[in-house]
Amino acid sequence: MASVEKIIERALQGERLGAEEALLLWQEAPLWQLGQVACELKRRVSGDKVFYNRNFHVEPTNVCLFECKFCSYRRSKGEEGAWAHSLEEILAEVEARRDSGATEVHIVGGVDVEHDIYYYAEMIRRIKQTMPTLCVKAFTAVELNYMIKQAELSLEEGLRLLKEAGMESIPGGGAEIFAPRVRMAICPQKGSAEEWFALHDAAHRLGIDSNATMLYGHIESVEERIDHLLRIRRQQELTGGFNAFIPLKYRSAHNAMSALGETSVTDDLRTLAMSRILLDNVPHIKAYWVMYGKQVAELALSFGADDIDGTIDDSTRIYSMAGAADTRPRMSVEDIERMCATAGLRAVERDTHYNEIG
Ligand code: V47
Ligand code: SF4
Repeated sequence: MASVEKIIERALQGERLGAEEALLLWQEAPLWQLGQVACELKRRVSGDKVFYNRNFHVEPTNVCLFECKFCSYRRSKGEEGAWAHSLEEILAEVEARRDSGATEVHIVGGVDVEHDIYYYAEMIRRIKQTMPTLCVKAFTAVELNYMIKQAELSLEEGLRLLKEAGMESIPGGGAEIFAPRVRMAICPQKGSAEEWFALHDAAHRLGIDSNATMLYGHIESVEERIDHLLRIRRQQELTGGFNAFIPLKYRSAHNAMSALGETSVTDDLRTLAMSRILLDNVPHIKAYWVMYGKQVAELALSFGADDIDGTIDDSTRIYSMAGAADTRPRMSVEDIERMCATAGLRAVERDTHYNEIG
């Protein structure tokens, strides 16, 4: 079997690594060296740039049909802490940001049995009427699969309906860990990896781009993380529609898996670097600062990340409910520029599709 040095040499020559090589690197390469390789590969794709956008989230409801064990956000209908915003309330949130310079709204909630795909298409249409320049990035593959199936539409018909209403992009959630062993243990109702990929495949073929995530740091093995990354790489070969990969660190507060605790920052950095090294066909690796916290997000910029998501404007609760320190997440453009400059890099504003702005 090849040595760590040989594998690193191959990665730096732009050669694609297989599962066995990935495992050796993951388990045996020193962290500083993984950081160096990931930084170099990042530099070849995006130079000294770190991308961000001006965005906010809309979370229509946290009432969810499913009960994923890692989720701190979901509630049953009527339970304390449950919310379900009306369309008027959601439009008021958008209206309040009309002059904010935001270019993207990220919409994600629970698997909602109260509303159908036609309601969500209307929501998107009304949001676009309120703020026509806003790009709508909406609903995880899990929410989409549910609403499309309920309406008895094909994936293509359902996605086309939402696209015509104004949905331009799909966030990366719902991927968790693709390996069936883990999926069955942590989110048995969520549907298979194949269903997640079928949705993204259909979206890409309709010209809707998307992201991919991985929820790591709980019961999955390193082999299962590698399997997850390689499945994304294979899909990208087929359709090329993933803009970014986002590793999501399992945050342990207030959910049914809390006893597991959280993985280390060094594991976060190793996971980022390995994502950059293995996903040679996904252009952007996002360090989602709301989930890591600002300090780890800054460190991530030296481990292959070239995107930190956006300004957020205190609009999401998913991570504060799961234990993230920032209970009112918000970063100004100046904060983002300062963070990137401290890492020796340059903040560049982008839109959802990674076109540079300004
Ligand atoms: O699918 C839920 C994760 C995801 C926890 O595409 C948790 O730009 C950690 O996908 N600890 C939804 N993670 C969020 C998401 C996302 C976030 C930011 C940017 C983008 C993008 C997508 O949140 C879920 C799940 O994997 N999640 N609970 C938790 N306790
Ligand atoms: Fe529902 Fe999503 Fe939470 Fe799972 S992760 S329980 S699908 S809100």
